[in-house]
Amino acid sequence: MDFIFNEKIEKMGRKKIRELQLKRLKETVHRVFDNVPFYQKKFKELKITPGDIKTLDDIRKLPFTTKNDLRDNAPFGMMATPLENCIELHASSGTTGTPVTVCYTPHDINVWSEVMARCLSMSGLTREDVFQNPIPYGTFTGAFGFHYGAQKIGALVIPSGMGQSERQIKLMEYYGTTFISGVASYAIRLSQVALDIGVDPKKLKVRNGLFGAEMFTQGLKKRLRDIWDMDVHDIYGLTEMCGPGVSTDCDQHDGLHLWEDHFLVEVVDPVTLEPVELEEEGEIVLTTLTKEGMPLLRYRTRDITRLYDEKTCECGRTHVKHTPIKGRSDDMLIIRGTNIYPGQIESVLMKHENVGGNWRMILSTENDVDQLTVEVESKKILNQVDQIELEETLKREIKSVIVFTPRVTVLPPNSITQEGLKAKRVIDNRKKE
Ligand code: DLL
Repeated sequence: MDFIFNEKIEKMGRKKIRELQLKRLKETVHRVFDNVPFYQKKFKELKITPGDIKTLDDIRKLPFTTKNDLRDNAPFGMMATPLENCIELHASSGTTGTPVTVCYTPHDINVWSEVMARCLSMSGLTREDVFQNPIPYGTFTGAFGFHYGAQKIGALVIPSGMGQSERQIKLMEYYGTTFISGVASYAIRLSQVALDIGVDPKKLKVRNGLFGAEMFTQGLKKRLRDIWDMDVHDIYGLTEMCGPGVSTDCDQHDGLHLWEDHFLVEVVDPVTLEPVELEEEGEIVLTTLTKEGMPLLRYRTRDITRLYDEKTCECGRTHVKHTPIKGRSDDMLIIRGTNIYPGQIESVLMKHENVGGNWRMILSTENDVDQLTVEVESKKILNQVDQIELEETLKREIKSVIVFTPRVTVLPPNSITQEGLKAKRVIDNRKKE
């Protein structure tokens, strides 16, 4: 069962939300115009001033901000306040280039704790819970966001950090952990480790989990629900906004509520950058409405989703919902001319009982033709007949989604090693033109 952390805000009428957003948008526009040379230059190029923002629709007059803009001005060029006013720094992992750095004022930390408390309450966390946080404590935003939110609710936080998986399971047993968080692929890994050391995850006291940070298909959610016998919620966020805490799904499990008092959301066509029709799929673009340290206008997340219409959810919350993130526009692969998101492959794999949690796609070029090999771990060691049968079934089912037949290799449990925090699902060894 979920709980509403901040009833007044979470159930605020739509008209009131829009009024609050407009007031905060105007303040944010002034703040960046007065303090951030990058935006001063953009406003000059577009021949606009903060006074031009009179309605929420006027947001379309404002410039977009991209990850490259942040990198070009790294580490502190996008700050709207002197560093001496900041008390904490986080950065994206930077695996694909210069890390994006974000500094938080005390007010930013308070807002982050508040939105995280709302997300965690929505996922069922209460002050009676023992909350284990198996996420690396470091410059990655994950651990601290969950930590602050859970403490704001008053839960008992075990800051277990990521890694030492056997120890994580022992901590769960010893302290009677009831709620876990983090990255979905790691929760799958933890369940595998538990089984390896003879602990059935279902027999632990864990009853709720809140995960995000990477692609999170319905199939993987079901898998986690079944292995741990817990309710599973999805949390979305990114370093540039605050970290985790932008949105979460309520107990309806039908879309994620996005905290519109702190983030203004648009969905645009990633190519034309024009707004899509309501309920159409596109790239989610976010503007911070209350950030002091590093406010951002129209940040292009590259994440693909669609918004629901504005009718109130059964849970009573009025903040707009979006569908789970389908993937990133830059994750979309074109294989033999077909557009493919890794999530489509995962959805097929996770339907199968014998399939384990870890998998990857390997792309190569043979005789100038793209080849796709899907490697997937089985849940337990299979005999040869079962293995071949599973491979053939997966080939057929994947073909029905992506049009051509891939190669499929089923591997024994724990054979795909994972480096880093987030699962790497695609290895593209294709010849580049
Ligand atoms: O991953 C923040 C986070 C931590 C969110 C823990 C949830 C839980 P970054 O490292 O900056 O921040 O990565 C942000 O991760 O643009 C999405 O592409 C992806 N992502 C985050 N949450 C989800 C999710 C954190 N629930 C990038 N589903 C985002 C799908 C997600 N993708």
